[in-house]
Amino acid sequence: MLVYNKISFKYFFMTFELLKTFIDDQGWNFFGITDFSFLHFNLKKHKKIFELWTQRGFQADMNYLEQMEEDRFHPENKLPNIKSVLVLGAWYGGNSNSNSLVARYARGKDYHNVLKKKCVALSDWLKKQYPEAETYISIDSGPTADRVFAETAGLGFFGKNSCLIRPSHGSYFFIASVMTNLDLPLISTSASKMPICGDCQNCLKNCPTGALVSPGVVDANCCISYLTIENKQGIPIALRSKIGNHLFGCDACQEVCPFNQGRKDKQVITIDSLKSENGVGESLDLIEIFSLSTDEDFTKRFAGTPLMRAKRRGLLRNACVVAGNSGDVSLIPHLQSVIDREDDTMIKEHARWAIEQLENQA
Ligand code: B12
Ligand code: SF4
Ligand code: SF4
Repeated sequence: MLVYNKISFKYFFMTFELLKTFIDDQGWNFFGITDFSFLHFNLKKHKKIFELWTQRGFQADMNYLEQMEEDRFHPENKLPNIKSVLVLGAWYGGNSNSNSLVARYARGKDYHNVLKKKCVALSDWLKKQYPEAETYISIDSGPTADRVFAETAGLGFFGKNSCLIRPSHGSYFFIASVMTNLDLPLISTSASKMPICGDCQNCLKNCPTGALVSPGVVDANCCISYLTIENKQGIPIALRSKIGNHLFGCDACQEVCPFNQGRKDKQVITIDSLKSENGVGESLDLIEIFSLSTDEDFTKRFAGTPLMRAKRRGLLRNACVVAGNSGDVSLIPHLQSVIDREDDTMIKEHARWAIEQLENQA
């Protein structure tokens, strides 16, 4: 249920209904607005959580997180007159096959580009309504703690899998923020109405690598999402068999979440570019990946999709691990041609490992 915590009459009467219409027409599934003082308070608490997380080394090699720490927890560094933040949610889940090689978030076009364009249009619209408006936009790679912003704006609650969960929709949604110096009317979902995980432990029990070290805490060093997307090194041998068929990203801790089941009425992708059919889709052919012998081939195949993040080197590495876990001996000659063709010792080593696995299983 929506509640209005505070109303700035000027902006409420002139803007709110128009703003909501504009946002709905853009295809966002839901949004909330928080004021800066409330956000500032929440960010202070989460900065401590973040510091404990990095002290334990759970950020792995994502050094950029610490480099951006001051800005992530102090949005006033980016927009000194910040008064409110519009936090927007875009659902990407789909109801199809869950046992796919590509994580759900990555099946459509690259959400950074898609959602950024929408935020820019929204920001331009605000400036047209109010010439004094200033804005700052952030989506994922920007210097913001997105889940904290979204929780503060009432978009959902933190699950034990660390994802932000919206009870009516589940957790398969992206978060984008538009900060502004405007004193927008505050809307959020009443915190007291938010359910929580309760006794459920499905995600903790079903993480293939044990990366959920305690409720809400992910150790990226062994998280498949990190290992197959952000990680630039080899994948530790002890973790390779646990990666199974996760070629790019991982949804295991979300697939088992009761909040992601059975809300087909709400779970609708309303932004076309995020649909599977407009991106790489659910699955990819390993043989095709092995055949991408140059960075140009790779870019031609994956430009405009989230898979670009892993680069050719990372995707080839992942494909070797998935092949090694597949039991499909017909992949051996393709792995051999990777070894013969590539100079990179990391890729060669992964391909050799895969062949060894397949030969042992044969
Ligand atoms: C770094 C990062 C990763 C890393 C680390 C993940 C992680 N859990 O931190 C890796 C590469 C592993 C990753 C994976 C994924 N990511 Co990511 N990632 C980020 C990024 C850039 C920063 C996250 C961060 O600040 N982590 C720091 C830790 C400390 O925070 P946290 O794990 O989120 O934990 C929060 C809660 O659990 C809670 N908490 C934790 N411990 C405790 C303890 C107490 C006492 C309390 C009260 C609370 C609490 O507070 C924490 C926030 O302060 C954000 C974008 C952004 N700019 O914020 C996207 C983001 C979190 N990722 C996103 C997505 C979609 C994913 C994947 C689903 C992709 C995939 N399918 O492979 C997986 C999900 C894995 C998972 N279970 O988290 C979305 C999440 C949307 C949502 N609904 O939650 C985001 C918000 C991007 C976006 N803008 O849409 N990601
Ligand atoms: S994304 Fe996969 S590996 Fe990472 S915490 Fe969730 S289930 Fe575990
Ligand atoms: S699987 Fe269960 S414990 Fe994990 S986030 Fe979902 S409801 Fe919470």
